[in-house]
Parts: sequence; C-alpha cells; structure tokens
Amino acid sequence: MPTLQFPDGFQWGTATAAYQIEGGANEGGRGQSIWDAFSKTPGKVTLGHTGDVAVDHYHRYKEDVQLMADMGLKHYRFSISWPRILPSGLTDHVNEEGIAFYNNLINELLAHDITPIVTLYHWDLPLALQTEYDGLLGGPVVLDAFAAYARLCFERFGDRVKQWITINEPWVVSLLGYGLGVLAPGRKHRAKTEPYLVAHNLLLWHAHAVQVYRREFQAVQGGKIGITLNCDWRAPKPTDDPTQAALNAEAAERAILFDLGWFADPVYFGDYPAVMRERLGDRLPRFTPEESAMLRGSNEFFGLNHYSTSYAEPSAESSSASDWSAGIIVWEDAGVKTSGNDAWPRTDVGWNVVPWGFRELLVWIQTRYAPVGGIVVTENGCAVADDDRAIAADDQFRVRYYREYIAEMHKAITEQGADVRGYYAWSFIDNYEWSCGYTKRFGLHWVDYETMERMPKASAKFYGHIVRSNTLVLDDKLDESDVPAASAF
Ligand code: PNW
Repeated sequence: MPTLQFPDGFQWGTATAAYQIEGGANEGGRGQSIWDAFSKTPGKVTLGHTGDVAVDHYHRYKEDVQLMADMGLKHYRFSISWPRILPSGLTDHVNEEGIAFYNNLINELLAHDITPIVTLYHWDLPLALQTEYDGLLGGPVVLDAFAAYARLCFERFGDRVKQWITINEPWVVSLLGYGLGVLAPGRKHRAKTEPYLVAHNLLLWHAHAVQVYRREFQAVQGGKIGITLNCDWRAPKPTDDPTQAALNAEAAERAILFDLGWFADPVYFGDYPAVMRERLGDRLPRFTPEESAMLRGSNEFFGLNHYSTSYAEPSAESSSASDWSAGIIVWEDAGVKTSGNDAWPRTDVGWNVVPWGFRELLVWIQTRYAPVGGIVVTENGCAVADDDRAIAADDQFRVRYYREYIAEMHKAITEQGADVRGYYAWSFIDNYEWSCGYTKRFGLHWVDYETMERMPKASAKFYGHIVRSNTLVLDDKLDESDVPAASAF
C-alpha cells in the first residue's frame, strides 16, 4: 500500500469559527454582531436558523477539546468573537467574562498539547459598528476599532497564541456580503462599487493589525501573523479550437487574479493586479504610498482556504450584478463565466470535487508569491448530507474527499515544490453554515441538534490517523477498479 510521508513538523489541524459553533449569544455579557441581526432578518437564512445556540461550544468547549485530543490533533484554528470581548466594538468597555472564556479555551487546548491558531475576524462584526459607523464601508473609526481590538487580543492572549490570522476570506465578505447580499450585512444594491470599497478597507484592517503586532508585541511574543484568503481553482474550459483555448486560458488566469490576486497582490506586492485596474478603472480604490508600503510584506504565512474547482471561459454576458447560481458564476467585472463537468462529483452544497485543482492552485501560489513562512491551508473540506446518525457514522464521501485532496497536496509539496506547512480540515464539528443554517454539515464530528450529543464520523478517525502518523496511506480503495462511479463518489 503506498504511503505518503509529509515533511517533519507539518501542522495538521481542524478549524471552526465563533459564530458557527459557540452559541451562548446572549450570555456572559456578549454584545450583538451583524450575524445576530442578519440571521434574524426574515428570508435571509434557511428555515430562519440563527447562531443563538449553534453547537453550544460556549458551554461544551472542554468536551470538544477532549474530542480533539482523542483524534490526536496538535493544532486547532478558531476565531474570537469581537462582540464577546468588546460588546460595542470599541474598547470603552472590555467584557472580562468574554476574555475569560477564551483564556479558558486556550488553556484547555494547551493542557491537551494542542496549539491554538486564532482568527481575529471571521465575519461577526459588532453590530454597533455597523449601525453607528457603517461597518466595513466606514472610515477611520472602524479601522481604529479593529486595530484596538487586535491589540487587546495580542495583549490578553498573545503570551500563549503564536499564530494569528487577521481576517478570514475578505473575498467572501466583499462579494457575498456586499455584492450578492447572501451573507451579513446582506447588501447588494451597489454591487458594482461596494465590494471593492469593502475589500480595500479589509486590506487596510489587515495592514494595521499587522503593524500593531510587529511594533508592540512580536519581539516579546515571537508569533506570526497573516491573512487567510479563499480561492477555488479555475481551469481553462477544454476545447479543440486553439484560438478559443488561448482565450479560455487567459480567462482562467484572470479569474484567479480577480479572486486571489485582488488580495494577495496588495499583501505581497503592495498593489492590485494590473488586470483589475484595467477593467475596473476608478471603481478600484487606490492605496497611498504609505498604505502600499504597509501592505507589502505583511504576510508571515499564506493562509489559504480552498474547496473547489471549475472551468473558466471568457464572458461578455451582461448581468447587473455578479450572478451565482447552480454552480455557475458569471462575473461580469472579471469577464469570466465558470462551469462544471458532469464527470465531477458534487458536494452537498453543489461544489465540484476536483482534487487536482487544489494541487494546481498551490503551485500557482508558490510560483507567483513564493510566500515567506510557506502556505498554510487554513480550511479544506466538504458538505455531506449526513443528518442521519448512521450515514454520518460512515461518511465515506468525506473520507474520500480528504484522501484525494490531501494526496494532491502531497504531490504539490514533493513533486512540484509547493512550500505547504500546514493543513486544517473544515470543520472540526458540524456547525452553523451561515445562510444555509444547520442544513449543511461540514464536520468531522456529527452533532445531534436536539441533544447536542457529538459523535466522531468515519472521517474523524481517518483524519486522526493522518494526524498521528504524519502520513497518508493510500489503500486499495484508490485503485481505479475500485473507484465508485462519479455519481456515487
Ligand atoms: C468558508 N464560496 O466560507 C468559511 O470560512 C467558513 O466559515 C464556511 O463554513 C466554509 O467556508 C464552508 O462554506 C466560504 O462561495 C463561503 O466560494 C463561500 C465560498 C467559499 C468559502
């Protein structure tokens, strides 16, 4: 049986986010976030689900840390709820009960030899900053508020937390929150301009938090800080026509620059990709020379969330806003239309399962950015329709997803020179999947939402083996003869 060995010290972990798992929304002095408001807005979330209780991690964190330890996990990525520690978003009132919750969690992790990696902003903006200061469209007050919140986290937790992520997925926040309106705060009526303003502000948030860490904490605390960007791979749509093939290749490259280069170019090179400036003109904000200098080199590792791949071809189709439906994206600003392939399996949220796309993306990132500190895959995983306990107990679709994606990552590292240093499975546990509520499950652990009972799925055991051995064993299930038909993946 082929066994794939990973580099010594490779970080294997799992990931979660505060609003998706904590619950305790009205406990311990927590303030409200834009997700409390959005989830309670009629029509925004499937079945009107909210994160009020989520999977009750706020009360069950000890049990959850024990489940992590049972898997042999050595790393865990979670996010801090800004309004839990600063109810108004500002430092006028620090909620010590919220601080104590995260101290207890961090200490519990360390007591089980699990290293925390902490995201500062995983989408739960304090509601008061939205209503009073326009949130991510706001000016210096909000920027300063984020820097002050980051400073508080470094002060209170930085003695034990050595890896920080400033922001999770600014692409999703900008486009899904302000272009399509499917995530909080749910805006879409200025879809041609607001996403670019929000993205710009998020980049400045990142740069300022990094500056605070470097100037005031890093020398003493000795940690690392970076941003997590999400990107699906875009492969040129296959065609026999050489002229079209060249156009499709160009469209695929343009799509990656619009999705990932939008954020990674400023962070590594100090400015947006030229193709974005060409196509967007003055809709794309400009960095001052000082901002540009602050951004350049502001990543100490490349945090990457990756889930899927699609084909790309040029699109001239006009749509008043970007249009996402049935796995097809027409993004007029990028001039790209995506599509799938019937042979590709799809997850329960409709995302294509294309393991080789993950490898191509890792190599693309290595080639363009050669990131200092390497690439850390901060999320990868899939949704499976495993509400039923018996189905969840044997979630072979997810086992296979992980096996094949991790095998492609191994190939990227060992055969194609990608400097990947870590990998975090999304998610440690079933949770609140944003606008899908609890109807979509990404967890390695199943949750009975009536009783809050947890159960490790087959994928938790499978992944635990990888974590403990630092190897992936490719058993005979990967032999061609044994591969189920695509639809049965
Ligand atoms: C990520 N897309 O969100 C988030 O970081 C997680 O909180 C979330 O639960 C997970 O992925 C699964 O959805 C994404 O449309 C949302 O490409 C949308 C996209 C990508 C990531």
